[in-house]
Amino acid sequence: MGYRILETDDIPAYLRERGHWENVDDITVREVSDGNINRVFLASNADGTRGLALKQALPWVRVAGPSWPLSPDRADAEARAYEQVAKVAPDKIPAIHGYDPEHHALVMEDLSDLEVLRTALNEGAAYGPHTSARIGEFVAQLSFATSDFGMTSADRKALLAVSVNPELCEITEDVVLSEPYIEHEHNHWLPELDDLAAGFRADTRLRTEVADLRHTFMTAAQALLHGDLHTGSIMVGTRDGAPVVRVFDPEFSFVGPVGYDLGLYWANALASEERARALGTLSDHADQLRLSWEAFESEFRRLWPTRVDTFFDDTYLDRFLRRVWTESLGYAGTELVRRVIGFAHLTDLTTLPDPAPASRRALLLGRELIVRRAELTDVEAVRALVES
Ligand code: SR1
Ligand code: MG
Repeated sequence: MGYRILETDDIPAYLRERGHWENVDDITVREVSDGNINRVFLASNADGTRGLALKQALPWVRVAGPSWPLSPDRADAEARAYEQVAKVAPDKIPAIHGYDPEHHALVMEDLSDLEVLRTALNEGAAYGPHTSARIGEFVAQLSFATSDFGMTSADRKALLAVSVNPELCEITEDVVLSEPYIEHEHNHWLPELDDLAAGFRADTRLRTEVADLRHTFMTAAQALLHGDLHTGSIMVGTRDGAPVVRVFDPEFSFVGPVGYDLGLYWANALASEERARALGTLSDHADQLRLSWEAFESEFRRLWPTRVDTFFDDTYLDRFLRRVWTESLGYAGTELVRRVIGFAHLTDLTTLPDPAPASRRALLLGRELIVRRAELTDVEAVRALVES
């Protein structure tokens, strides 16, 4: 029959046909689409004992509509990424019940007992001691396993071949890694930031550093990434009294620089910190870069003795991790900049009573992280910059 866009009323029959739901007399479906690109539905039964989530890729960017076409094949990348993560970090993603490549639809665990991390933070929650540690481990586990340290050279080449994700990579190359530094219709900003937006477009030093990060993004095939690891791609909560952290939405996944995943998380953590600073509600926000980096580094070092190619020695590990650190800072800077003067702004900042001062701080911090990343050699140096 071919691809068709699923509407809320189609979901019960669809789930039954695909073998996910038997009794369609006992099902309620609601659309909960929230991200920029796709549609998401939740199905549940009357007594609340069953629940499923269905995510479908549309042939365009959801928030833009048909004027921004985008192949629904991106859902294939998401399904492939979940398959890889399930091998090494199954406790950090939703359970996947099935992928339908014809309709580009993924059926998975309903996580609605958890909360999107960004939403929780915006409502005043603290991160707690587990969230950033789990994210650091997640990046280490996925990146080690899918790097030339964790896979044979032949397996890696096969992974590279099946993991290309050209349309979604191009979105990042555009909206994150070039458009904010040129005139582009996607860009917008608060009028109070006119001077900085114009200054960034004229800033040749900044532009060259962003070009360097952009080229690394395009060429450094270090490991499979999530590709869009912001606080809206993470759910948090508790189950049976234990903290739960789940990463979702890996449709931007591709084999790229490990620092892109860490950098995106750091930028969003720093934006949440700016929000809390503006509201006078700072709690543990300032610890998150350190906690995620320490968890990443310690998990990566824990896995290192299992590497398949011992020509990579311990000294090389130190060099590799240093490179990841520096690039993560640079990508954090680019994410901060685009979220303030480019496409897809952050509610962390836009919903502040007066978003301008915090947005200005975030923008200036982003620039410093990009241009001074090589001299920011440890967490303390970054903290000093953030607090300056
Ligand atoms: C057109 S997509 C805009 C942004 O939404 C996604 O979540 C990614 O961050 C992308 O850059
Ligand atoms: Mg997303």
